[in-house]
Amino acid sequence: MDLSKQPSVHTLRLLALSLVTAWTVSACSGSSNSVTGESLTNSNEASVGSESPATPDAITENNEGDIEGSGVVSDDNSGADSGAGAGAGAGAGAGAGAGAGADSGADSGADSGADSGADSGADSGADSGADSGADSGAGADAGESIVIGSQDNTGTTPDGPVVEDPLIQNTIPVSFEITVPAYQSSELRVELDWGDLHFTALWMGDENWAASAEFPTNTQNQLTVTFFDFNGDLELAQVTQDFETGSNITEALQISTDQFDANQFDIDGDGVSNLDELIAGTDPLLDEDSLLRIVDSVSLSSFMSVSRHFESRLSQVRPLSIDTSDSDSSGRRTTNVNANIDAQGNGTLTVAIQDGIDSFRLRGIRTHSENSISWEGSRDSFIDADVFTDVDFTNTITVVDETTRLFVEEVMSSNSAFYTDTSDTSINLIGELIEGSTSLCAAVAGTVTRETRSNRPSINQSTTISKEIDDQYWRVVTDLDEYFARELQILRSGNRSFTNSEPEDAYFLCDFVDIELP
Ligand SMILES: [Ca+2]
Repeated sequence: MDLSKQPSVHTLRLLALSLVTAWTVSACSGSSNSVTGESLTNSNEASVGSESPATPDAITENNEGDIEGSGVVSDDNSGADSGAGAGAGAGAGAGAGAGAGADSGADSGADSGADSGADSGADSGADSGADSGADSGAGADAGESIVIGSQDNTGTTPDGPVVEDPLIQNTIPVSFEITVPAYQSSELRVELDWGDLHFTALWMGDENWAASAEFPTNTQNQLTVTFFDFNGDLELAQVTQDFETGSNITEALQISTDQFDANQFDIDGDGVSNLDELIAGTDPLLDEDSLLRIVDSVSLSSFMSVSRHFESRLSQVRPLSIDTSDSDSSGRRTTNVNANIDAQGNGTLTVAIQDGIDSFRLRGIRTHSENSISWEGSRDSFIDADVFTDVDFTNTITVVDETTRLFVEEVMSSNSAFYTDTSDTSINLIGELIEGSTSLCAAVAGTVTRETRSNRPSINQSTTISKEIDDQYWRVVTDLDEYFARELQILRSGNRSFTNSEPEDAYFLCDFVDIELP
């Protein structure tokens, strides 16, 4: 039981006043809030869309992730508590001494006993966690306690025997204290069903509701407590449990928030419960995903590619030592490669390219550990005496089984000129070998996130591309847009990285030399 949800003394007194036959529905304060979801129509796919890479060998830097526009704020209401008590209730019954006595925690109430089903357990609740309306004066069965949570039956004032009339159905008043999940609306409703009995709870304030009804004694039925919005038209959450009455004077039952199951109510079938949708401000009657467009592919461009820039420069020879300097036919461009890889596949690689006034340098450390190859390094370039690019990365390819690989990469890049753009990319993908290949994998599940920031306007944005293994499509979410893609492509070459793009750039290299099956 959540003690923080215990009703206050004031609430208890309200409760005491209002129990027995609280048939009316109360109205909470607050407003029901159904904010329309974010705009779904803007289809700017820019660099995360299916753009083709730029012309190879172009020597100006591009900056990735160039989606423009400002973010859309999707408001949510988190269903806070507000509202004042609105309880009114009808007192009934003859029982005396229905003391609320809440403060001491012990609550000795319920010494009413006797009479005809009197005091309906008015003193249930209480700070210390409740009595159960027990003390069963009456000489009937010993007190049956149905309170969920700790109990503290201290009332011990039997009031003499009850004379039962065998010709009539004996009933007992049963009271309910119900704490529903936090959610704010002016049209909430809580209904209870037990056998043929159907009755409605009364709002007591915040998430607290109370109800009471006459129940036949010694009877078992399934009890259902249902929490609704829209005055009963939309189910939010429900408690279902067996409830058996005894033959006490009164009984009381507490239902706590965590007993409610909201997940069973998802009327639009989109995997998000009605309650969660309302809290998030989406429409529980509409599967928003059905509105999203589906594109063929989403491409992940990058400033650098471990497989292209580093791994592809190493042969299978171990140990491997490279120290070369080559010039192109014009003599304008020279490439220096220096590599030292030991017999186990550990080592370093440095590549330096000078092309006129442009320079490009790669430095990486390769680590081989059983079934994985990791690279950590950097890529620097200075283009047109204007744009300085600095990229730091880590990359690990892990062999899981014959056809499955993990691709994990962190890339932090900055592009500095008269502006400064930075970009952080995290990739965590599961890949499967494509048919006919021993080294190329297609991404089949996982998550890619990219945060791009700039001191230029309209560049800042975040992009998330994700797919569970059983999902049909990749879900692409940017600040302005959301859509599905049938395929995620890894542009191994990226753009303008002194390497040509190739058709296989839809895949990632996933079978580096030295790597072993686990
Ligand atoms: Ca839903």
